[in-house]
Amino acid sequence: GKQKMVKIVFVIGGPGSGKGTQCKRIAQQFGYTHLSVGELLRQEINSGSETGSMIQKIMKEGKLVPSDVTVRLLQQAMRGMDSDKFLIDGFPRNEENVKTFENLTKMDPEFVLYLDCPQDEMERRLLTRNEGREDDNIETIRKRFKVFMESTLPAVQYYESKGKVKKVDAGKPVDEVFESIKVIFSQRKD
Ligand code: UP5
Ligand code: MG
Repeated sequence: GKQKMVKIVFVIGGPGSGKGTQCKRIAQQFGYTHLSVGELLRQEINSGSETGSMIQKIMKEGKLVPSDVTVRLLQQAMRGMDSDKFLIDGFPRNEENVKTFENLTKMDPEFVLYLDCPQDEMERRLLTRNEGREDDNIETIRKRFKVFMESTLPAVQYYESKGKVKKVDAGKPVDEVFESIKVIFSQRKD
């Protein structure tokens, strides 16, 4: 059959850098389908499955869910959407995620949008978010920051070495961050 040409953009940034906030806007303005891997994992927890309870424990510790689990959920979600442009929010989180995604999907991102934000600003945002997330307490937040620096930044560096990273200053107000992002997405042609 005909191979559907699917485009993907990864959106990476620390906890509270504004991935969800900005992805919503990008999706609206540029016609992407927004998939938050954190949301997919929270849906799996809410489904009450055994995998869900395994995920819940890991998330509460601020650790990373095994790659085969995340990539499977992500693949399922992509297959279920009739779209050819995906914004993948909050993935990949480490180099193992990258390898697993490459092996299982045989796809490569168009580019990686990196939301670069100072940690004290991210901490302030998360502590005032009030969405009832089980991982939004200072103890888990600090663990999430540590995982981001130790595991996720190396994955960003991997894409940097391939010339695929577009970095924006995400410490500014929401509208200003989106202005910088718009420049990047406006330069892309379909
Ligand atoms: N806000 C946003 N932008 C702002 C701005 N410019 N100025 C002022 N305020 C701003 O924003 C956070 C808060 O800040 C909101 O209140 C917002 O209004 C405000 P948000 O857009 O929600 O930030 P985001 O980067 O999406 O923060 P989030 O907490 O979702 O990031 P995480 O990366 O921590 O969470 P995620 O859901 O992606 O992952 C959760 C957990 O799932 C991980 O810790 C891990 O355990 C697990 N996980 C995996 O194991 N593997 C994966 O691949 C993905 C997740
Ligand atoms: Mg988010």
